[in-house]
Amino acid sequence: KGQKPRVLWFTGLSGSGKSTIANLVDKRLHGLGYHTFILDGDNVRHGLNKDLGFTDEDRVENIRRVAEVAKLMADAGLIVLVSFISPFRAERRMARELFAPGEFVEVFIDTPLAVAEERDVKGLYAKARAGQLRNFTGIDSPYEIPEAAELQLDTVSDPAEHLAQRVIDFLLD
Ligand code: GGZ
Repeated sequence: KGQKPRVLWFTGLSGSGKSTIANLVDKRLHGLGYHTFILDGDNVRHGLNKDLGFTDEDRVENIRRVAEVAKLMADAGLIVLVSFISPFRAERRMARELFAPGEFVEVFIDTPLAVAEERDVKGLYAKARAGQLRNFTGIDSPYEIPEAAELQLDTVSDPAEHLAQRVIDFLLD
């Protein structure tokens, strides 16, 4: 079956819902017979990038390596779902420039800080507010909002299942 390589680049705050939506998209694509791979903090920051933390410099390097790995996987013909905060515009642009036009799909998981912080699934925002966690995105480290993402998904007004379907529809269109 002819499968075009694609990179779905999910960007958004910690707790925005990136992984939830990426996992739903991945399951559905798999169900449709596509070969996919998810790159996220769980399988990259504990291995390839375990030397990196959360300073600006380390995030830049984190995203650079992730983009290069996504490129290798796309060259192997996979649909790659990349799920990192990727807070800086310059690195997202750098990632995009590795790919042919149309191959790179930026998906902005647009969850306001107040909502992500209110959910605080892992208690990290509370720690950051208490000063126990430094350089936390949205608190004392910046998140630069995407200005031209192919998809902007509002997790406040739409359930994850619906947003995942929008990604699939965009991809199959
Ligand atoms: C942001 C942090 C931090 C700091 C630990 N800032 O919600 P999570 O837990 O599972 O996702 C966050 C993850 C972010 O790593 P990324 O590799 O996606 O970040 S970046 O793209 O900016 O390099 C969070 C956890 O790591 N975490 N410390 N200080 N998130």
